Amino acid sequence: MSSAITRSTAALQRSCRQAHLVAIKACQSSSEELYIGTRPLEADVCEIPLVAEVSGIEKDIFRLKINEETPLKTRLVCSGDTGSLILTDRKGDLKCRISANPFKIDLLSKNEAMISINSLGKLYFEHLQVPHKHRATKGNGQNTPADTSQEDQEDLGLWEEKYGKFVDVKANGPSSVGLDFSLHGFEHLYGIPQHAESHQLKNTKDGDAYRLYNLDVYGYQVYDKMGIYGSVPYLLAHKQGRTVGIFWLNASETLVEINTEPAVEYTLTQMGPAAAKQKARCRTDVHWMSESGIIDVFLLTGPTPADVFKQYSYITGTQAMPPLFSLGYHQCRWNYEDEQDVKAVDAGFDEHDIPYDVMWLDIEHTEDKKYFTWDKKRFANPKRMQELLRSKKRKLVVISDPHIKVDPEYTIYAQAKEQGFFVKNPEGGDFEGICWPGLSSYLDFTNPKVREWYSSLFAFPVYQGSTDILFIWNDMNEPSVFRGPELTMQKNAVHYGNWEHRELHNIYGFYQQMATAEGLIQRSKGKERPFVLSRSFFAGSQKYGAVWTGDNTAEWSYLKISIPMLLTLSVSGISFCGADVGGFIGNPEEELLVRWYQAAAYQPFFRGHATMNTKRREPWLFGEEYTQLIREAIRERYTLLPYLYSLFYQVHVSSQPVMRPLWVEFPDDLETFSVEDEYMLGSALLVHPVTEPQTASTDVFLPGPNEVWYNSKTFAYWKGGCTVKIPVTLDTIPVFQRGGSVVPIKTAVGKSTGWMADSPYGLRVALSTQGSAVGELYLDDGHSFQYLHQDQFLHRKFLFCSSVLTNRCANEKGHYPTKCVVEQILVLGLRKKPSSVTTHSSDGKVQPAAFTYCAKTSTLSLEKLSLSIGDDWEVHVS
Ligand code: NBV
Repeated sequence: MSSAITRSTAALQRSCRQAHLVAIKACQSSSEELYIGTRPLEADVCEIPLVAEVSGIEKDIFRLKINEETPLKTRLVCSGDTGSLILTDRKGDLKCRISANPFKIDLLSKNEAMISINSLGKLYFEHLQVPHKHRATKGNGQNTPADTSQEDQEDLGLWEEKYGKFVDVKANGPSSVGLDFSLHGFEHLYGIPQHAESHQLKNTKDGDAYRLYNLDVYGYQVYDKMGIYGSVPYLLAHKQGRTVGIFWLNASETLVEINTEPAVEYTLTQMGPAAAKQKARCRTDVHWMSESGIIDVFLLTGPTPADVFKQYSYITGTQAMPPLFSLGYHQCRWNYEDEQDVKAVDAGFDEHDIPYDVMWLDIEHTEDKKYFTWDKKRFANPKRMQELLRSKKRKLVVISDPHIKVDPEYTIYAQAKEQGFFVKNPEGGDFEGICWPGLSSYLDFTNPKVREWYSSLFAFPVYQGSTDILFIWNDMNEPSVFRGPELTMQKNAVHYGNWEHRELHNIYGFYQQMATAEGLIQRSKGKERPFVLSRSFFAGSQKYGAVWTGDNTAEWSYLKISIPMLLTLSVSGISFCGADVGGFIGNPEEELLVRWYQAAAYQPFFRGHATMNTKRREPWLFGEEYTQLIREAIRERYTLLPYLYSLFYQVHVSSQPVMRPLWVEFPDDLETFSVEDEYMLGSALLVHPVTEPQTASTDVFLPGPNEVWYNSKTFAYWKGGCTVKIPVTLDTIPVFQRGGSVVPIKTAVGKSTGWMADSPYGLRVALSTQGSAVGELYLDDGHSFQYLHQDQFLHRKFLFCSSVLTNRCANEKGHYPTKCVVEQILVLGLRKKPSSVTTHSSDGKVQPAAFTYCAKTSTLSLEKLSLSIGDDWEVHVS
């Protein structure tokens, strides 16, 4: 596998270098002035003119597009609006300086360069060519056979690449593009998922480039830059005072090289007094190379991490608001065998008093891996099974892969075949490859008609045996093709619009998830929110559901790396992400399984999953001691759901990730920039999962010298800006609440989220050093689009200030009837025992409230309250 990747990477790098020369030649021969957007950038009679178009779009985003002036055919471009050329932004802070010869763009803030483009001269752009056989007369005009000279031999090599038995013939020759970006003063970079790598991007100078190529890699290696299931060609660079982003909109195989030049300080003796001031800033050079497409890049100028998140989602969309059930715990296995098995596992959760929301069925639930069907013996009555789950307000998720069994008797195959809905081979026939069902064809989700038709398959009358509690899982959509090159589709397969697969490989899975989500929305006549989990993804996949980190292994190193992997997805726009709890491959020992549940309880998507030949591992199979620990972890998750759901609302409307690396919350604190063993859940909770066996204590970094942090179990507190040693036993999940925050929780846990809809709330108020705290709660019906279309939601804001806690409306537009009450309030960090506590309702009613105060932990606790969550009220502590 790895030699294949090296080969392919080398080929891309080689073709890029050649193209680079062409571009430079063109640049040097240009005597034209640069007319951005209207005239060729490099016009030379012998060369292929390129057009560069720079536009400023709203929200301090700059876009640069480079294409051939008159390409042979359209090259894959994602359409979008371009405005007129903006050289200076309205505020006069940002400037874009463009020079023609040599071509270079500098993006400046307050006259200081932030990003330079092509300052290393690595711009290259291989122009499309007519097929090789017609190229014999090229060059000197004589009829030279194509394969005589060494140059032509090499040329041919770029037109045809061999991979095992596969020959990749490129329809219009090599077509790579590339460009360099220098980030001035930046040495901390993040993003470009998906890799099993550290959160902070590494220097690639002496090693492999980061590869973005969606591949099915069973049991991928940790700390590796090879491409796995999904790709988001977007990176963020951060330093004190500024965060920027580069979004390279290209769905073909892409490589990213990163090289940081450290800061150099010139001393007086070396450089003289004038130069002493010129301390050279560090610089990171990023070199993007893609196999095809055009250059289409967005520069997001920040300045804060929050601004960059908004700018990125302005281009690619925000995280879809998930249905509440999908934030509960999911129980999966390849496979739950039959209806009886499902029934037993479902009952097991109730018997052991463990909440869970979703039962999952893998490929064996179908008849011969024909998706949208049921194995009649194992699942004779799928509706009955769903009714059982419904009675506990639980859901079912079933798998639906993009490959379709070649079988004329299979309606879906027959319909797709008849309508020409499959990806084609270069000869014009349907592409056929091997996957789970044996010989299969692959739906061409890049075709809007195919997506429309696929969506219609989820309609209840069409999808026999499905009900409105059934949701979908898209797997194998890189796409995975057994015995294909690198286990995927040949690059010269042909899609709708005559696009070669190479052009759009990384966006194939994105389109399946899009069509699936659409289908689920349509089956409810536009009323219900979908839930779709996809293994493959691209920039923007956040609009359609959740993703996970694929086939990980039941080893400690995979638990550990799940944190940076999820952080990277989160800062890249995809908040709804998770890793298989326990590890998909192999059998976790009890301790690892417990630690994994504890970590994932505080991560966005929470699903236990295991492969076929592993031992069963439902939470109650390891003895009561472990059942209790897993139960506790899952129950903590359910307690926290109001907070988590509110965070999802936040990412949905204002693009701030649910799971955040510390640098996002503490952007000026250098010490946070490389932290990846702990993270923030929203802005209030710091989580430091235990990821090592036999841990007796763990070092937790508590950032921010002006912060105070409370241990969420013991209520012990620390001033921030230090590392504390926390003693741990197997039941400890090191979680800390940030002073100044209010976290809404549920005080009682039920069978499932649906079961808990009316259960009471609690507020955990953690006071800042100034004795104040703020927080919010978002609430709606948890499943429909009424929050959007009818403003049926509640958005409340809690503020503790001058010893008064208030509950106020945060958005007057919203209205949602609820009988829910706040029954418990816990105030952490109250230094003095109050003499009285009173509640004040909006109609002026004042009532004393019973309270307990613990001087040792400085906590005030109010129980048995009955304060309506949706009404304005105050609690006075005096
Ligand atoms: O559908 C079977 C599995 C699935 O359980 C897993 O989660 C996916 O990542 N699937 C991969 C295909 C087989 C993997 C060996």
